[in-house]
Amino acid sequence: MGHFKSNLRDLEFNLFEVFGRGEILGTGPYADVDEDVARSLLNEVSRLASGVFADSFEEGDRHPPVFDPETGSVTMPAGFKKSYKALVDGGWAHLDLPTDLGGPGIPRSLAWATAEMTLGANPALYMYAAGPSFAYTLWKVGTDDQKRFAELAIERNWGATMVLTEPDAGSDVGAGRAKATQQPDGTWHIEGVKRFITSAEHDLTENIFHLVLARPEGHGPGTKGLSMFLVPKFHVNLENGELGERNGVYVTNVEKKMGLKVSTTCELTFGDKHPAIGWLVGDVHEGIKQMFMVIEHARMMVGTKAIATLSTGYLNALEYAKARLQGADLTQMSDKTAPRVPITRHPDVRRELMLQKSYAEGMRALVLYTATFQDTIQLNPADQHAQAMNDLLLPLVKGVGSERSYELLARSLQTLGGSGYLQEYPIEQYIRDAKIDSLYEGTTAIQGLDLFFRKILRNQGAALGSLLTEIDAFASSEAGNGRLKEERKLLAEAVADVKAMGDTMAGWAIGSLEAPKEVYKVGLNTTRFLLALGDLVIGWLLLRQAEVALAKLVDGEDAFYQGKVAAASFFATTVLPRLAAERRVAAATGLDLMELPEEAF
Ligand code: ST9
Ligand code: FAD
Repeated sequence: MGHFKSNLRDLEFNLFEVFGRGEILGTGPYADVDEDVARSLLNEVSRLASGVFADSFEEGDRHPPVFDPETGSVTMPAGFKKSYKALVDGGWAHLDLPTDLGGPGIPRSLAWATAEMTLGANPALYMYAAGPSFAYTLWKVGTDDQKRFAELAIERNWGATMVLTEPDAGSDVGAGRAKATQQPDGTWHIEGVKRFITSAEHDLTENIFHLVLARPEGHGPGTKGLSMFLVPKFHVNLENGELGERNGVYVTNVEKKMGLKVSTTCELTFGDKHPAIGWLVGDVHEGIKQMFMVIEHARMMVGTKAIATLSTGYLNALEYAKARLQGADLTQMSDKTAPRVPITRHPDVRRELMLQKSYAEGMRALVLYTATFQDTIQLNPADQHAQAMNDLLLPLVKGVGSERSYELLARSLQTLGGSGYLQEYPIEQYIRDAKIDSLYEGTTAIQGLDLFFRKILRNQGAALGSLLTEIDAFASSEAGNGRLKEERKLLAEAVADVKAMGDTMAGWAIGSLEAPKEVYKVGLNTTRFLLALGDLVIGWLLLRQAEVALAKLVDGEDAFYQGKVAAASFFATTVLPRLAAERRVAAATGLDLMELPEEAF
């Protein structure tokens, strides 16, 4: 058996029983994909993810890609190539594409549900295979020639990268110094060094195209002065699709890192050996806006990756716990002859397992709930409400998903005792591979700032207000027919706590117009607020699931539905009450920490 354990039943439960995706499938742009087709698609990806996709997971960690500094080339491990081939040959790299570009034309919710399984089985596989999806973004914003390039990239499954980061420009992308100089023929020469670029070199595809942020000469400072350029590794004859000369963009180093070792993290040098020729994307200087079209997908991807890893971590821990006999039942602790029991009988292990289960399943629901707004946008791009909700939820998927998954994966490891620390089990690798999720695509701090300043203040609280109203309405409904009464009461209190935190922070933000330092109080609480709102939404989604499950339980016992009710109840009674303490801590925020001299740290 491979390391990856998919939770297909829960994915289907979310899609079809909770979020009603059956209603949009089989109609309109999804006419060819009805619920049956969707289920068989999910089944097939689950099978591949548990098999050939997962097969090279360990090998990629123990025998990572080999970089040759002489040629700037990278050799990928043989087993990983096999997994990659299975993914690409099966057409799975085209899953995100619309029918007119040769894709199956599926809703985003279904795309993310399948992505979860690939990302849980072998995350780097998904990233290396993202070229066609990148090309789709290029196709949407590109010139006619760039559209043609994108079509070739899709047809040939070329690799792709997003190139923002530089040694002095990480979170602060606007500090980037890479330079672009226009040539008489209309192309651009790119110069500079980018670092930490994922998938910038490998031998999986015949070509790689880079979407690069660089500053044209004379352009202003900050992110708004950056433009986006298409810089292919090999030049392409757009008429016949043949590859031409090598472009002047080379990988000059591949980092050695804590985890996710099979994913190459590269230093990328432009224009050092010979000119690195680029094309201005869409012939417009709107680099950061265009790059955020990619970033939004990548942030969703990173959150989904983290959550997928927690889910398989939890399921591995559960399997181990069921089989591991150790100690006597607590009620017989003084009887030294009492039979040894599986550790699932110990209250502390049960508590830990249920915490893992509730977060893993609650955050899966968060991903798919967010994806339902992406479905709406796909069906009606002008839907402002869906846009605002997706914007609001993305930092939760990415920020909360990565932080909680990393934290809880440590609990999954703990469930295995000392065995969890060994490479014989996958969890130590899961932890190392998942740490990156709270760092790239904007650290957690950046997600907290994005959530509060851009998604809440700038939106004048409209999306947040609508979400909180919906949660409140659920809390005061009859959902669960009396069975969830106590939990709904706790949910109502949690809404009030989160709302009070948000109001307090908004008050400081407004106050900072008069007294600038007040904004520090906001900054001291943005991550707290991100996690608190995350817990609230997770708690609510778990209770929505419990409501559905309770209705099904009327037809008879079913352990899956029982588990749903139990997870929701556990989360409501043991996690949500903590939000009252977070509210209290936030309300008591002062400026002492900001006034403390650095030497005192
Ligand atoms: C990285 C990659 O880390 C890691 C893994 C790669 C794996 C690749 C595989 C991916 C697979 C999936 C790809 C699929 C592709 C397509 C699929 C299609 C189906 N939302 O606030 P301001 C914009 S990469 C939207 O003043 P500052 C907006 O245009 C490195 N837009 O910012 C705005 O203008 P306006 C990742 C946003 O103070 C403008 O930016 N690095 C958003 O100048 C300026 O905004 C990072 O993520 C948003 N949330 O700069 C950097 N925010 O206001 C993290 C901003 O007029 N740092 N814009 O609308 C940040 O995000 C900073 O906050 C900052 C600050 C750079 C934006
Ligand atoms: P810094 O920005 O220096 O941050 C250091 C610390 O300070 C963090 O804790 C951060 O949260 C905090 N901090 C910084 N600014 C603020 C602020 N304003 N408020 C509060 N706290 C703040 N980049 C690409 O362009 N393309 C890629 O494909 C890519 N892949 C990557 C793969 C890996 C394995 C890694 C490690 C990185 C990758 N990156 C990529 C870069 C990644 O996006 C950055 O590392 C990330 O954005 C953080 O930047 P930094 O490392 O410079 O940290």
